[in-house]
Amino acid sequence: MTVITNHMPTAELQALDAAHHMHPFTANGELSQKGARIITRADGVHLTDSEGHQILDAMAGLWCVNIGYGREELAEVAARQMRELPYYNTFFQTTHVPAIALAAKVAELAPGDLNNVFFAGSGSEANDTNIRMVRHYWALKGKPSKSVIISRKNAYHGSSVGSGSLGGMSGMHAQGGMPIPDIHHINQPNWWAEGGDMPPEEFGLQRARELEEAILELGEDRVAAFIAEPVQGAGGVIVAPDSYWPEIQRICDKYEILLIADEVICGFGRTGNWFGCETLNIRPDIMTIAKGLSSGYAPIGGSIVSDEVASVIAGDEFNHGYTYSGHPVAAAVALENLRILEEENILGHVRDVAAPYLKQKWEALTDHPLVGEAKIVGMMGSIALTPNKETRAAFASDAGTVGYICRERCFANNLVMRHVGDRMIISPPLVITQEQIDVLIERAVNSLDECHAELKKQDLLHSA
Ligand code: PXG
Repeated sequence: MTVITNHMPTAELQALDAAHHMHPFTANGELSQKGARIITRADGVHLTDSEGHQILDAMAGLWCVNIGYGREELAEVAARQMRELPYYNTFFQTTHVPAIALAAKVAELAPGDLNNVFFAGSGSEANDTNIRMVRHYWALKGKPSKSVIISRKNAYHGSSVGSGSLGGMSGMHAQGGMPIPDIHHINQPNWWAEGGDMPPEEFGLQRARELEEAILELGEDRVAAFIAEPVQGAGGVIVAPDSYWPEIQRICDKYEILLIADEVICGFGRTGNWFGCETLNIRPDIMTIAKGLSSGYAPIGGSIVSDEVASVIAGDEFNHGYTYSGHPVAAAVALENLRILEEENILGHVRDVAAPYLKQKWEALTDHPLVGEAKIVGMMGSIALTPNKETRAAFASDAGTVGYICRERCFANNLVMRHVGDRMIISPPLVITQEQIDVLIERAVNSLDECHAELKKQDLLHSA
């Protein structure tokens, strides 16, 4: 058997990767030609690749490594838990200490009467749980026709058949027979791209009222729930105008629609509070969690459920669960992650130091000729690249062409900053320091400059 170590030559590792490893959300044929970048180690906010480059990870992995890389405490807790009880399930009238302790801690942190946790292995699984739970809830309340879940275009809620259907990514729906029935999508509150001549606040209200229109059109007796990310992450860090969420809350309350807040990215400090709902003043009935729950050190997700919904679900056997629901090692790691977030006052660092500093630097990027708007909430930010700031024009090239050029420049400059279409996005570890933010911004500006030069060279600076 070949022993694969970090020390094999990069080209050999890339060849093996190309031969056997199917990457998610990737044109694997194209990647095989190019070769994937091989990440070998990480510490704090930095990744190291197989060529020894130090890369500033301004995406915290995939929006998840909130406490930063390399925390020994989590490794120790995982090893200890593996020795003591590596696995047991929570199905047939059994439970275990890590699941009990984590559920209690999450309930303590969650706002209002969100006191009940159903564990899953990921955000996708948790949203699949939510689909079944809200439909079952209404069935148990004698209203089985309330089965439609309203979501938004360009939302991301996961990649399983259920959660991918909830999401509003047209590229995903085009493959593999999605969406499943009884999912309805309304428009997103993306003022920059879709607001036209309307002032942002008016546009926010209009987009929120699409929820009311959808409920009236479908019939109140058909609608089970509305699901949304407090701030759309994978869709491009889309921050709704201030008018949006209060109106959404009013509509959910008025029509007795359950509100599911997908906190997979926003949860556990990303917006400066434990949950994005607190930052945006939303009162959900269910929250989806994953990612920052364990800072990505172990795969775990879940649904935090209100007392009302949980008490109804408790009235019957809920025929649903995963082998790894509440996995003891993942739960122990998550609990240790929450201890670190709390005891080291990492949310305080975000609120008082990192987020205000980053906001000031990030918003100044609009001085760059390519940058139209800069949006930021806590430690998640986006910039819209445009050939014309006044008209908020899109580029004439296919969406994503320019964003990809910019991303390639960032990667070459040892900065992980992603692109979604022609928006650039960041979501750095919450522990990032002011000095590291300076480096992030410096590399981002250099990359934007290089991108700008490249667009001139390729004659791509035209409006659609
Ligand atoms: N909800 C939200 C809001 C997410 O961002 C999920 C659910 C699904 O979680 P899992 O753990 O099943 O992946 C996510 C995941 C990207 C990207 O390209 C974003 C996610 C996953 C993969 C890629 O930004 N978010």
